[in-house]
Amino acid sequence: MLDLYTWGTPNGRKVSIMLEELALEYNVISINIGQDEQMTPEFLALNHNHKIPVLVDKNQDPEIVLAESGAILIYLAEKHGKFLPTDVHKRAEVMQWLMFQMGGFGPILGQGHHFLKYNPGHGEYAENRFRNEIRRLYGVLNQQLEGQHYVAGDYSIADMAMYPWAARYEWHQIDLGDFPAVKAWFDRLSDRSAVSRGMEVPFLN
Ligand SMILES: N[C@@H](CCC(=O)N[C@@H](CS)C(=O)NCC(=O)O)C(=O)O
Repeated sequence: MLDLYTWGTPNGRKVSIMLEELALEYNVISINIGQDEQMTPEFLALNHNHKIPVLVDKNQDPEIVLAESGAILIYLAEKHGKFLPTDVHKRAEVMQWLMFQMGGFGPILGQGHHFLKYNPGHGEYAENRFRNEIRRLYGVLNQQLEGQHYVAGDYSIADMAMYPWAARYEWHQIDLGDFPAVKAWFDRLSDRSAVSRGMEVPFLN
């Protein structure tokens, strides 16, 4: 069995989308980070970086306890042979865009949530810095998506990683109309039932 420790945030939802796409059975354990449940000794024993998501794969002997959403996506993709190509060129491209998400289109957007959504008016420099950098990152994604349906070739873990962040475009003060290729891709993924289900975790369970 698989246990997913998660909360209704983009990093958690990347993994629930992947689990839904793979049609796997999994238990959801809610970790309410608004109430510091990621700080309990039980959760810290799983990830002393005190962040969701964590996946526990009890089908492995010994069981695998894995944090870091990108690592979890790669682990599941390799284990099930899906959503990460084996061809060296295609695989490298998916990895590049997964890392673009893990290093930029996530951490920067997350800082934007602090300065633009939750604490506006506390630092003009920080607000401008993150507003501009977020807009630049949406532009990079838009350019990448021009003329193609998915971020890196076929539908892959790079799309699954990017989507839950893009779903917070209003928090980023972004009008998707300014990024037509991102908008078309976003609508395409929103039409996938596995994506919709993954986005509801953990509140569905
Ligand atoms: N690099 C990590 C980041 C995970 C992360 O930032 N998780 C946030 C929620 S999206 C969290 O658990 N925050 C709680 C805390 O920082 O105490 C990943 O991709 O899994």
